[in-house]
Amino acid sequence: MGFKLFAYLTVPILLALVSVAGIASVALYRLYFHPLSQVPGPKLAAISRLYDFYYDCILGGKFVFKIEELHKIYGPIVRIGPNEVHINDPDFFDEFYNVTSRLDKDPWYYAFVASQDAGFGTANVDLHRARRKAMSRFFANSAISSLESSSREKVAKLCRRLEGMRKEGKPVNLSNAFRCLAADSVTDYCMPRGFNLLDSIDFADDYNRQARTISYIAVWHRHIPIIIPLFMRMPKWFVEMTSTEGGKMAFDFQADLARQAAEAAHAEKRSDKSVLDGIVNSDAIPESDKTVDRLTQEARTLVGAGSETTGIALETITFHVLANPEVRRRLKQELAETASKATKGLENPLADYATIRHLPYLTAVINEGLRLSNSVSGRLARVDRRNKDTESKSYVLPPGTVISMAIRANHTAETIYPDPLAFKPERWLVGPDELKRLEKYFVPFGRGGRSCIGKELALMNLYLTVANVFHAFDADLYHTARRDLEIEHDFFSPFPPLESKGLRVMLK
Ligand code: HEM
Ligand SMILES: *[C@@H]1O[C@H](CO)[C@@H](O)[C@H](O)[C@H]1NC(C)=O
Ligand SMILES: *[C@@H]1O[C@H](CO)[C@@H](O)[C@H](O)[C@H]1NC(C)=O
Ligand SMILES: CC(=O)N[C@H]1CO[C@H](CO)[C@@H](O)[C@@H]1O
Repeated sequence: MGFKLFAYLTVPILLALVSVAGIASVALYRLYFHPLSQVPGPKLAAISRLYDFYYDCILGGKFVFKIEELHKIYGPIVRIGPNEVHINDPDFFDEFYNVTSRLDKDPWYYAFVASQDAGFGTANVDLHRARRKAMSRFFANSAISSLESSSREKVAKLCRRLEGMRKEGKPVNLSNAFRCLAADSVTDYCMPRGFNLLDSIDFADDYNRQARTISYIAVWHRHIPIIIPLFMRMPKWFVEMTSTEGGKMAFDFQADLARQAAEAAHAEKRSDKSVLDGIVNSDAIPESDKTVDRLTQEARTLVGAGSETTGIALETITFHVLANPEVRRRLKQELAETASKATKGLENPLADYATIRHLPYLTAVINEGLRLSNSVSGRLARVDRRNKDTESKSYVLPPGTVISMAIRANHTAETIYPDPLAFKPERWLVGPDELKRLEKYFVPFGRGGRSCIGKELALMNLYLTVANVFHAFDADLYHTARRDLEIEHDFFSPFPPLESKGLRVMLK
């Protein structure tokens, strides 16, 4: 009897012993025999992704700050995961994220978007190249210029709405308003039908709020990659019963994206108006890359990549201009002078992108806003699987090592931008050599083959919006402090403290 009990127990005990031994040997290998074992960093991070999990999932988007701390302790290169190093060196950024380097995105890190077949989420460098090519003609300068009138209309619509709210004398949530403008612009262009959020009475408050929830869920999904598919497959009645208004809207919008992707894929008469149509018409990719599922992923990531980012840049710029009377005065003066000059017979010269993009002070304000807003706060995780070793700061990193950098750190480097956290457009008003030096480290849109495809569209929207809103309106901040807009959590996009009420102003 005693012997039998023992026999029953041996199996679980043996299993437990084997797993402990297994875990211990993996840990020992990672600590002492792994090619990265010489790279400094916390032991726990070298052993397990649980380190990352604790900061990003349990504490909520806090790993970026921990990484900054680790750099202070360990120097410019830190091992932040079993197979990942993080580098803090601006000159290396330029060298690493260049157009000729053939880097994959790290599929583990980028799993958060749950769109591994979209241009944004594709890991493999060659696959990515083809998929990006399938939509690149839509984002070239010439294509973006033909979108100008559509952007202009949206900015005019925003100004009309703001004018109404000015008359009512109520505070306006510009964080929401700007996100609506950005989302309308991207969806109108990329999909058969745009969202038209600018028409919504409260600037789509619920919809804009859910971005935070979805982004936090996405971080969890990186570690536990069944979370998003589970969410997407929830029956509609269940969502109706359990979710907030914002959650329902998120669910409906996701369903709408899928419907529109299906429309584009199965359209009887081929149109070439939206980016999705263009992808279907492209011969850069095989038919197998034109499925409804892939088009849905493409739509989802385009909306995701284009809305929060542009919204954050616009709110940051607006906040700092309003918080700095001298900046506001100079900007308004330049805009007023431009508006009063007859340009190409235009009624409103500020509606002409070619005119305003060269305005020196406006440009300085926008650059400074992009420098401080860092709409992409996550690390840009890359893997070089082909080449020989990557050399950095006396460490030799073997192929297959995940190498990451953060844009934010570079934009706040004291040596490049003195008094780095201050909003000073004047720092951009310098001679060509100094400007070139500043621009080398200025990477709001990333650099290299994976840099932002929407850069030109984003810039056009930023210029048209900032110029026209500040020319037409004056405003006071309404219970808004810098902290309400600044990063407190990194869910790839930066999010402010939970209690933040966004950028609110009283229009005058
Ligand atoms: C101020 C606004 C914007 C900023 C600061 C910004 C910034 C960035 C950055 C830093 C990346 C690289 C991300 C990475 O390496 O993981 C990126 C990629 C991307 N962005 Fe933007 N973006 C902006 C607006 C837009 C807009 C308006 C669109 C689309 C219409 C867009 C579409 C994309 C796409 C598709 C990618 C992935 C490119 C690829 O991997 O080939 N972005 N963006
Ligand atoms: C671009 O990247 C490749 C591979 O990472 C590197 O060998 C090359 O030196 C870089 N080029 C420049 C101009 O920095
Ligand atoms: C304003 O909009 C932002 C962004 O959507 C949101 O976080 C904030 O709660 C809103 N503020 C108010 C007072 O509704
Ligand atoms: C992440 C990163 O590259 N940070 C750097 C930006 O530039 C300054 C100035 O050279 C460096 O000190 C930072 O380490």
